[in-house]
Amino acid sequence: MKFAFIAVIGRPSSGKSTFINTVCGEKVSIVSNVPQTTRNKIRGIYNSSRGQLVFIDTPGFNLSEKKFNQRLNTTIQNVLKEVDILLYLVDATRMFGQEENELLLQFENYSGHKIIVINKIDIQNNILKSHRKILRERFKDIDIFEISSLTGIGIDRVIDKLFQISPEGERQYPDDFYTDQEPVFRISEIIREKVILETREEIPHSIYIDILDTEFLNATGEGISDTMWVRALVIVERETQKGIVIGHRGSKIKKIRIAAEKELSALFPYRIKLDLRVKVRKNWRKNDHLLNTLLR
Ligand SMILES: Nc1nc2c(ncn2[C@@H]2O[C@H](COP(=O)(O)OP(=O)(O)OP(=O)(O)O)[C@@H](O)[C@H]2O)c(=O)[nH]1
Ligand SMILES: [Mg+2]
Repeated sequence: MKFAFIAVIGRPSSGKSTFINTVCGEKVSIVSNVPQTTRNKIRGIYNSSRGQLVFIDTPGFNLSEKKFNQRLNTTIQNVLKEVDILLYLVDATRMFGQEENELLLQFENYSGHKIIVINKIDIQNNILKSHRKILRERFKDIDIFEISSLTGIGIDRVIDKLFQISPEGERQYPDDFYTDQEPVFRISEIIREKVILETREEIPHSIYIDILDTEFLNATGEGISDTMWVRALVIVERETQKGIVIGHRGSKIKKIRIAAEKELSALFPYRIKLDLRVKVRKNWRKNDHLLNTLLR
């Protein structure tokens, strides 16, 4: 039996979370086209008769000096110390820039097992050829795969390789688990994803979700509880952002609530109803204590 922890690293929006969701066959980690959607190390579990592969999703590596962004990079550094294999995901549609060069250096210096996976090959372009050439010349001894996390093309070969290089070991999670996240965290992430998808510009980076409480109730208030009620705050940084998230006569927050309830009710074995409020907490991204809890 094989068992390995595998860190998935890459630039923001290279498709790390999409890759893990496709591999694990379920929504493990939220996805959007806004860079830095992922803020935590999120585990997705792949089970097979060959063993268990535990993928660790990481925030996209960035070069910003801001406290919040630096904390995301620290998360990546910590993950590298905990894993058996490093999987570096490269976006086939974006030219290498300063960020990618910095990541390439970190990848080069990593001394454990490692592979490179070029993602988004379903999108036709010439950048893929250039990436292929540069990476093959620079990393002669390292396996380079080409995949689409959206269509699933090429993923089987990546899994085969990962099992090949994984150490022998027993499963660390039950074989029907695809993630080990706490329900409350998953609920907050799905709500955050819906806010990101419904808003633009600075809003996605300025929010976090604070789950106040959860309670099981029957829709009629009697009998067997079949619905989980969740009271949550969507925290923003400024009054103007509050207005944007609420929308005209509450239309935006209603859309967010309905989309989140729909997805959550499909993910969990019970219905989920949300009571969402929007609240301003100025400068929350500079609050160390809060970041310690949010970016664990
Ligand atoms: N066409 C195409 N799009 C993809 C593929 N993989 C991911 N995407 C898209 O790329 C965008 C970013 O995907 P994510 O999975 O959120 O990327 P990420 O690397 O986790 O991003 P961060 O968490 O922000 O670092 C989303 O719009 C995805 O739908 C792919 O193989 N093909
Ligand atoms: Mg992500």
